[in-house]
Amino acid sequence: MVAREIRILFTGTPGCGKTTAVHTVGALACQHARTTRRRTTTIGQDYAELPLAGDIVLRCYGTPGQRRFAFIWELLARTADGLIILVDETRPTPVADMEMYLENFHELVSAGAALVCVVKAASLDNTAVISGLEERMQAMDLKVPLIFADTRDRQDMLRVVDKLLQQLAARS
Ligand SMILES: Nc1nc2c(ncn2[C@@H]2O[C@H](COP(=O)(O)OP(=O)(O)OP(=O)(O)O)[C@@H](O)[C@H]2O)c(=O)[nH]1
Ligand SMILES: [Mg+2]
Repeated sequence: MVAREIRILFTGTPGCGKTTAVHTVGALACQHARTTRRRTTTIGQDYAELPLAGDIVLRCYGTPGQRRFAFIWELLARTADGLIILVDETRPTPVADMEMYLENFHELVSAGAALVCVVKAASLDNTAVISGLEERMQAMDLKVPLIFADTRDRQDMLRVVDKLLQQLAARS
């Protein structure tokens, strides 16, 4: 019997890597994982689960990226424990993208349940994007951890999930 579950959401702009992130986290559990993955844009939602120590199951959901599916974001947010906002650095306005998702999920964000994860690094020097994102968070009076990762990389995603779990544990 499952004693406890932790539900985390991956969100972000279309094509930022939500499906990939969920799949990579699911792949951490290898044969134990149940994942769904689509090669095209996501219409419903992505899902993967990862068994953690102590009979805890980590349930990971990817939101559909397009705004017309905002009602699904709301449904998922209602039962989520944590949120990972994927910010695609190659888009023209990553700072505005981050701000939009911080606002869309403001309840989880203000509860300290969110992490911003910058993906698709455009260059080796990320100083400009980091300071842009940090300045905007300061202006919004938010302290949300910022982390860089490649959603295709298992070690990176392990680091991201671990950071969010630490943050959730520190809150309770
Ligand atoms: N360079 C790089 N490419 C990535 C990364 N994550 C995903 N990709 C690639 O980006 C493309 C889109 O990834 P998806 O996971 O389908 O993105 P999505 O956010 O689920 O897209 P929608 O469902 O359309 O919103 C794929 O070709 C991935 O291989 C990353 O961290 N870095
Ligand atoms: Mg997708």
